[in-house]
Amino acid sequence: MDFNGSDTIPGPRTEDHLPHTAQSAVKIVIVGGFGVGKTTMVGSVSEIRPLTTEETMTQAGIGVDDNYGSESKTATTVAMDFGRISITDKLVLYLFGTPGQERFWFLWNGLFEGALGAVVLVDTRRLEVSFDVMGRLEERGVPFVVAVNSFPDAPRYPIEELRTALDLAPEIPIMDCDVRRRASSKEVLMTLMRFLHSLALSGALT
Ligand SMILES: Nc1nc2c(ncn2[C@@H]2O[C@H](COP(=O)(O)OP(=O)(O)OP(=O)(O)O)[C@@H](O)[C@H]2O)c(=O)[nH]1
Ligand SMILES: [Mg+2]
Repeated sequence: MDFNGSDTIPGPRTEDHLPHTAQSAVKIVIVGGFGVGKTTMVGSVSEIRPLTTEETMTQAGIGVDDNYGSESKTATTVAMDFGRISITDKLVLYLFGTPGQERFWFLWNGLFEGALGAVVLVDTRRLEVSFDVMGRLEERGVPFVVAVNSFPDAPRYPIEELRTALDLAPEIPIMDCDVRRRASSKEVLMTLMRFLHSLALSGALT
């Protein structure tokens, strides 16, 4: 997919092989409602060419597929996105993006298996979807951070107002991001890793 203003790496990636210094690999899931930018995030940050399972959205989806706020969107994830990023010389993250349409949510359970943490992507035009998404992570005991993907026509709220609206516990990190930008997506992942580290130190991770 081609995104205007994206700093997604075009063509073959240079880092197809795991760095020889890599010592730990961690599975992270990227979740959120339809069209919030999950595939875009995996694509912008992955150092290998991401695997995507996108299908073209057709007339057949009208009335079935949710298309709110993403009228220009032409493809949707039907199984998962997969990418990889080395956060440090030693630590590698394997990224799994979930499908956003509710009719594919049955696949989430398998994707959550073995995940150490999650990024919940939020679109402020459709906050209500986020409750279902966060509820599913809480049920599975998967810790998460919340990243607000700022679409130009989406209402802007102070981050602490969003925390209240989403009923987020004070310790759960929440931040703005632009998933099209590699640095911004990477910062979200770094925040998640710092959060997981603090949970591990406090004994909250089992
Ligand atoms: N303006 C703007 N557009 C974005 C941003 N992030 C994603 N988009 C666009 O929004 C659309 C949706 O992005 P996707 O990455 O396909 O969303 P998704 O969450 O994977 O969608 P599903 O798999 O269908 O649930 C794409 O057309 C992107 O170009 C953003 O930060 N700003
Ligand atoms: Mg997708």
